[in-house]
Amino acid sequence: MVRSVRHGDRLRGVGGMILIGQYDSPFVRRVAIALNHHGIVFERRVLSVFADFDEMLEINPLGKVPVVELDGGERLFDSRAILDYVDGLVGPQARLVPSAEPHRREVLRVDAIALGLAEKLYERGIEFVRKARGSADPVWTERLKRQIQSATSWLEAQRPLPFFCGDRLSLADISTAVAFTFLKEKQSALFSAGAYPLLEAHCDFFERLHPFSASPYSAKEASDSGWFPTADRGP
Ligand SMILES: N[C@@H](CCC(=O)N[C@@H](CS)C(=O)NCC(=O)O)C(=O)O
Repeated sequence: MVRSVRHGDRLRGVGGMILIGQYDSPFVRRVAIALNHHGIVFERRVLSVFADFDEMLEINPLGKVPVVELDGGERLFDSRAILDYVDGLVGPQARLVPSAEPHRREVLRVDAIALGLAEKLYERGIEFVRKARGSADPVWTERLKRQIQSATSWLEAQRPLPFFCGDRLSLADISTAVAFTFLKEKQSALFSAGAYPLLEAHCDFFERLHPFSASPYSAKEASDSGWFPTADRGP
């Protein structure tokens, strides 16, 4: 049984974990940042869902990341399931999704929009980079653009100063900061400096903190798996 005893910067009693995925993925990064925040030591296997698709299908029946492999080989799929497990390892005060209402639903409300924003950004990238060149669907990409702008404006309107909920870090902050970095790095055509000042400040603040900077966005891992920087300009 896993003990949830915090000791210094390390969570004791948690065996070695392996996080599978790249740091150009906001879903992989949010897991890494949560593990760093809790002081849970992990190894990472840098596998691409594109370049290493065959291997990924052996690891996860969907071929997706993130995957976390626990000591002994058991695997967890999907950042939501992984983060739920990780929150269960730590004491109630340290949870990134608090157990008590109304804080729980406040964090989950923001997290749902931030995670959904990351998913829409990812989908838009697929249109331009992973489909045959010139075959992006203009109606669909316009819809994605509106969803991205609407979700980003909604997050800005929540006024994170710097935290979204209460006075401490929660999953809402992690998911929003990584999604905003993903927007700037991979969909820069949809980003203009100064348009979302509170989100920019929020992102800058958190990306400098150790749990984030220890697992930074990786442009190299993106390009190694076929991403190209002008991809988001569209047709
Ligand atoms: N809801 C999932 C989303 C994960 C996801 O979409 N990951 C992307 C990489 S950034 C992926 O695995 N894509 C491959 C695919 O969908 O086939 C989560 O939170 O883990």
